[in-house]
Amino acid sequence: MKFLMIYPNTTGASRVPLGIVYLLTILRKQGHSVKLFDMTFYGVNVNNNYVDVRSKNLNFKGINLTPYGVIYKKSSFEEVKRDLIEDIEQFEPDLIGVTISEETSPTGFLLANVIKKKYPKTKIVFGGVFCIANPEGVISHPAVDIVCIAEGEVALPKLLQKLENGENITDIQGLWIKKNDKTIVKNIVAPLISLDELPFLDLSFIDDRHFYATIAGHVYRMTYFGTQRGCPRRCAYCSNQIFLNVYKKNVKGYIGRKMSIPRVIDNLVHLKKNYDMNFFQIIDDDFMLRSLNDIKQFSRLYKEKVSLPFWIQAEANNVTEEKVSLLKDAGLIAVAMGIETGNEYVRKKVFNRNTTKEESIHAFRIMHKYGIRTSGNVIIGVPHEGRKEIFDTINLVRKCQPKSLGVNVYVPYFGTKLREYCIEKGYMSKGYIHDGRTPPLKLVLNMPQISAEEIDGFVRTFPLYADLPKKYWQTIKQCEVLTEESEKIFDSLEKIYWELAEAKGMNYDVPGFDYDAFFLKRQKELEDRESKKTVSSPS
Ligand code: B12
Ligand code: SF4
Repeated sequence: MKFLMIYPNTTGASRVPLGIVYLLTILRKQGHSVKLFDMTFYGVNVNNNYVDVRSKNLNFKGINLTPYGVIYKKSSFEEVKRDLIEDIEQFEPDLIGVTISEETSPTGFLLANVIKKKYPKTKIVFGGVFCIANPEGVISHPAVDIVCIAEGEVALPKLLQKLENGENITDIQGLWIKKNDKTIVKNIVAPLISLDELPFLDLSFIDDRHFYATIAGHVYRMTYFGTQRGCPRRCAYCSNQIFLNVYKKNVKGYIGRKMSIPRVIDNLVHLKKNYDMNFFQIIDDDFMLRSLNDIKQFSRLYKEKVSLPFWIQAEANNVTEEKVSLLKDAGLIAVAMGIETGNEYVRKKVFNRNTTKEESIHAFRIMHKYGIRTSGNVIIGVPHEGRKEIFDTINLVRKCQPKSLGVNVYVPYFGTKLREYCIEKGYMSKGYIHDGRTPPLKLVLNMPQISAEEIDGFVRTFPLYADLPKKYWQTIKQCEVLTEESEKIFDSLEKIYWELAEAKGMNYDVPGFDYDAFFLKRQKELEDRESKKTVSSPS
């Protein structure tokens, strides 16, 4: 069978979309012909690209990736549609898949409409986190025939196999199917697979611009890799609860699984060897959920067999000095940790988070002691949070001292408890869907205690409040409101901000890594590719 997967990524966020790569890898291994239509580098949303917006708001210092070949085309949506239709004409898929998060769902539906109009008989299957959060909403869309309500590694191959054999598809676990009479068959989720059964990733589907990114002030060639699925916590704003709920509700099971450490290492060796990676980002929600024994084994084998710098995400309340020292020894250079809020009421009652302020401060201290480069994330623009509560968060960040800071404005994602609360309180409409084509970092909620303009002001100034000495606070306050005068003040504060950042060590060099050689090698690759294109192009 021929299967086309569409990735309607409008956010400009690069990196490897692991979920669909697993699906494509499995289908290819089973003998199907597969193709990926990836919107990422069309740059249709180039003015609202969240990477640029964050860099402008001092969340990190943007490095120009153009010399590494990372160029966005700045295309119109019409061009995307034209190319998609061209691909369909040439490839003639038997089935089309679309992967969606909430932010990419409006574009996913638009493309599905385009396809259905031209090829009404071609079946379209949707999957991804928004389908797990809102299966009713997705299946009710006229262009959608099938929805994958959970992980897809069992359900999608089964669907293709049954279509190939001309068999009934309405009983496939993990799928909701719209029948010809428009009634919907709602199957329960498919059994969970062990992560050790997953094949090695086939990254040949992936545009290699996804591999170049900046970590701690340097560019590397990297990929994400997940060693665990699921997080046992239920933070009220996070989509993790929908993953927990779907398995609890459907099969009374728990989604949390870990890949065995030897298998993790084999995977990473495969990626290093076959795709020439020189960095890894381990995308587990909390790598520190691993036991001390796991981390001992990982660190020993990683150092011996992989031996590349790497990055992890961690939750502060699982961070221990022993784990950090082992990981440092293995090559850990950077970590991202959620700080989220410094206000106790918001932490417990609004966010349902267990990690305390003290645990956050302690975890950052340990990371810094071992020379690990930290980034911290906070969320502002939430119920029960006014200026005072935002300053509680600023004060906690001042104590944690992350080397870089991600300031996020709360987005009420479908299927989360906090969204339900916001609807109940009348802060937002029931049907709201967060469209990734709208400008990022804008307040969605309409709340009595803080306005959208005030949140804009904090998005602009939060890193300044968090990093500069308190004597600057009065001056920073003037920058909360955007005027010609305040822009000038902002520019001068920005200079001080980056000087201080430089002084406290924003950038981490990996000892022994030859950055110049890496850059030249990439240049050569790009030149070779260009000359091949020129040679093979018709005269
Ligand atoms: C890595 C990651 C990214 C990467 C890659 C994204 C991607 N599409 O894979 C990047 C950096 C690009 C990214 C960007 C963003 N992300 Co992100 N990201 C993650 C993270 C940490 C892991 C994703 C992952 O690899 N999961 C493991 C794989 C196996 O699962 P999966 O992707 O869901 O895929 C499985 C199923 O969904 C299904 N499936 C998926 N697609 C399809 C398609 C078909 C046809 C079928 C049948 C099945 C199917 O099968 C897959 C295999 O089992 C998750 C958190 C998490 N734990 O999931 C957040 C998460 C997905 N991201 C989130 C957000 C908010 C964003 C951004 C909006 C951030 C921003 N402000 O810009 C952007 C959106 C960009 C986008 N393209 O959607 C939210 C999504 C919220 C929501 N309800 O939509 C999550 C859930 C974080 C959270 N805890 O709230 N992200
Ligand atoms: S710890 Fe992180 S991944 Fe887990 S529920 Fe909370 S925010 Fe989500």
